[in-house]
Amino acid sequence: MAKRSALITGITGQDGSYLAELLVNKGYEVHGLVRRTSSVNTARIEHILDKIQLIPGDLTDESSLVSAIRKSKPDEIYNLAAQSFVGSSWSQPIFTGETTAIGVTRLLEAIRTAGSDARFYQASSSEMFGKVQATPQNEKTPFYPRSPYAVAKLYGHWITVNYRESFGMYACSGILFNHESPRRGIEFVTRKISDGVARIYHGLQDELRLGNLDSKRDWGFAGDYVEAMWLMLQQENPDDYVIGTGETHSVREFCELAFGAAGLDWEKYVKIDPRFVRPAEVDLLLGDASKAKNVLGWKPKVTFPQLVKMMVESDIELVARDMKSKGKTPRSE
Ligand code: NDP
Ligand code: GDR
Repeated sequence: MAKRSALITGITGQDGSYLAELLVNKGYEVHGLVRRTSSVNTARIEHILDKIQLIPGDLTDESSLVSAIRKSKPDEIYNLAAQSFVGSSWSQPIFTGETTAIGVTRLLEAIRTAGSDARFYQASSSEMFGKVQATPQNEKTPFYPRSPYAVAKLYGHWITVNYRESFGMYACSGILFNHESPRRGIEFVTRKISDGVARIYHGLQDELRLGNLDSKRDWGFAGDYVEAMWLMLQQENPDDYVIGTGETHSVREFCELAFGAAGLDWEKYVKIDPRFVRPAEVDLLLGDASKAKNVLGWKPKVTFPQLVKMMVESDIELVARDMKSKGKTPRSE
């Protein structure tokens, strides 16, 4: 039987790297769309570069998307590319809309133009629930986006639903709650904390500046969540699913655990900095993933304390390695 082919946009990102690993292990021919950058940014997929194929392209350039689909002939397309940082979406609202919202339509149109019958996954977000109208949040909870990013994701969600209903496409929207890992971008709060803890541990800095410590998130492990993306495209019928752990924790709790994992007291180091407080906040997110559990048979494996520990240990090691490469001495043990 011919190898199944998949095209991943956003393959250089956190989720793209885990999904590429998963699909390579399942025997797929994996293609990844990469945009032009002035320096190399393939660190997260370095270890599998010889097992995947990269195709140049950008969500803002539809012709590149048509070419990528013609070249990769995918059975499955995972649209993970986006301007994904909520904080930046206030300073770059139009670029965020171009990529995170209209980019989805460009890709859906490219599928039609290329005459492809690939199954389509859209990376939707719990940020769409925003100022939550009910708790916990499931597929039926009304949306109330609170940032240009969330507004853009809401457009991406509905255009995916609309192309499914208009053209009979196998298109799914996965409404994923926050998921983290040692590969998380450094500006997101969990990684900012684990990296800060590691730097404080090794004596490189003596404080960590954060914004709102009261906001609560349903944090899971990215490696578990890419499994759910794949499962959504293996069903008889396309549908939308909420993916989360069913637990919520505050940024403060994350700090407590993360500093604690390094034997440090968070209250000595964390300082509040208004620069990191957002113009409009999402106070609390808590996912109800019962539908995914019942239909897809999906459930998360990594617990919240395991996730925090994994991230802190990884950063302690990473910072130590970096220090050694610069001739500095990291703290031992
Ligand atoms: P990352 O920010 O780590 O990765 C984003 C990816 O998108 C990168 O590969 C980036 O490329 C690429 N990208 C950005 N703009 C473009 C563009 N114009 N054309 C092509 N590629 C582009 O995000 P995550 O891996 O964390 O998230 C994956 C997706 O899931 C995103 O859409 C995000 O919004 C969504 N999501 C994430 C959640 C999470 O908790 N992680 C939760 C819910 C949804 P480059 O490396 O060149 O910057
Ligand atoms: P979020 O993630 O906005 O939920 O979006 P982020 O980690 O950026 O923020 C989580 C919460 O922490 C608070 N916070 C801070 N955040 C950052 N980044 N930096 C700080 O210093 C800081 N201090 C407090 C924030 O105010 C917020 O309440 C992530 C992204 O991955 C999206 O792409 C994805 O769609 C959603 O998760 C689900």
